[in-house]
Amino acid sequence: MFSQRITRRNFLRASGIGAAALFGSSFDAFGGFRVKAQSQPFAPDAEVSITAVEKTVQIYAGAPTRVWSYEGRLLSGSGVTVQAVPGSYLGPVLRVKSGTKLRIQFNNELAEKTVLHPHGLRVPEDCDGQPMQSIDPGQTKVYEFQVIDRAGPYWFHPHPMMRTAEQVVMGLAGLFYVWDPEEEIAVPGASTGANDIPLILQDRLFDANNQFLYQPNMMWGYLGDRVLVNGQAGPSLAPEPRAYRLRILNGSNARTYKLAWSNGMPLTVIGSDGGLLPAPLTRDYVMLMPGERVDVWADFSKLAGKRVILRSLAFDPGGMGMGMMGGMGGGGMMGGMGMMGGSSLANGAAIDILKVNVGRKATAKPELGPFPAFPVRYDAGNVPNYAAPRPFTLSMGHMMSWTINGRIYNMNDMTEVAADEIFTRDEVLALEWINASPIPHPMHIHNVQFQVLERAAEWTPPGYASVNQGFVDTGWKDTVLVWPGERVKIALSFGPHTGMYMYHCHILEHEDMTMMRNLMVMEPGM
Ligand SMILES: [Cu+2]
Repeated sequence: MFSQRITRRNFLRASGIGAAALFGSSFDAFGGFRVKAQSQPFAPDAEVSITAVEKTVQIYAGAPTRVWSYEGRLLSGSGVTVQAVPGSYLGPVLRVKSGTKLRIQFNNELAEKTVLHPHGLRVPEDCDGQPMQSIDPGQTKVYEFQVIDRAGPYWFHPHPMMRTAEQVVMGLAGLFYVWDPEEEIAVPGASTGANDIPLILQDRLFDANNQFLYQPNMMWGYLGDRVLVNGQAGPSLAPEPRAYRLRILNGSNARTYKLAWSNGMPLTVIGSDGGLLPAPLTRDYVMLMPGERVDVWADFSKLAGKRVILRSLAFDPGGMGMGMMGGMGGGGMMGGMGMMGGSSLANGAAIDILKVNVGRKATAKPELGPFPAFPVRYDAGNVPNYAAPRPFTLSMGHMMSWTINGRIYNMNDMTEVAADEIFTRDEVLALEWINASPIPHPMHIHNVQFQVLERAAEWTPPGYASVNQGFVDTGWKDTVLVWPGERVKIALSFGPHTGMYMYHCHILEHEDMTMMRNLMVMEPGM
């Protein structure tokens, strides 16, 4: 079975159904900016296969649940390990040493189009996994890129046109942990995962037969009534009384979490989307929107034999002036489909996420080391347009159409780019997200990690004080939470990869409802 599949993939590749053949002509619509030169043959350090498959798993007693899953295998080479998340039907953890040249054979064994997007990584345009790069059932897309990003908790998920949200609900998501020697010094075990506990938070609705129900709410997106951790219901951990690195991904479609410990101990935050912070910081709670990651250094050494619970505390999620809980399904009368069998667990409701039953004996005592300095810290002194950032305003139009600068994704011209969506490689630029809509949005930009310069509330929605001490803005980010009324100023510099990429809201229903746009990174002087 395995060897047959490899044979078929090799055949597909030999037939020219590779990354370059499937995609690579999108520039032509812009007057032929640049067609990627196929100069040097790519010599990978390692080759991995990731296959999207359908299978059944036991989540609850009774009927097994039909899921879609990424199955990963290391085919050859070094610099990468492929580790299963214990007990999870979700994708594997690819643990990759920074600098590794990677070939990924992505196989679609589902009955519909899909594509894999490496979230947070800077990769060549043809490896970005955009909707136009989707492949049909039975096809293989080959990704070839060098991992140039710093150590960090990246991940991968589908990105096909208008089908991302439901494919993620079915189970397509995996982790892509990049490590480097500096990170191993700061956080022992980074290279092997010895102290890592990945926690992928996803809320789901089930029908009476234990099958996923996909019933999104027009305003808020898809909200489940149970929160699974790594695909498991009623999850618990039994760690030793010592420190661990909890690597938390909000892999939910739409739900925001306000993470805190039940015993009131603060969270020690060591990393965000793009890796380690300049220094650990403490928070009584951390706000985490879909697509965002946070690394927490959790020291259970004083809790031997005790139980503590990782919770999402109650908060006011915004909305149309409905206050705490936002009404039924987090959407109330604005909920549209949400009224018809949607979630009874509102966005902003209190949830127990993970029970932690601490053991009595520790066999290790890992401690944090010195954190690596950032190569650059953006501020008023090195961001030329610091005082006049390029604005991107988020609004809600008629019938819950979510817009960015008044625009939506142009389905009739999937290569459309507006003037303010064109960037120059290596240029340092400030942008500003302005949330003029009633609910928060996590704004994600492909092909870059950025820094938050400033976060200011221009007008304050009710309940802002219930969330505004939980933002983690000191590190590198690829997805940033923008609360209603906020202006969040960020700085970025695209490079080395040029070409067409995307930016969008990471509430997956908003993305699928076209709160998404192209951006173009140009060579300087063009
Ligand atoms: Cu949104």
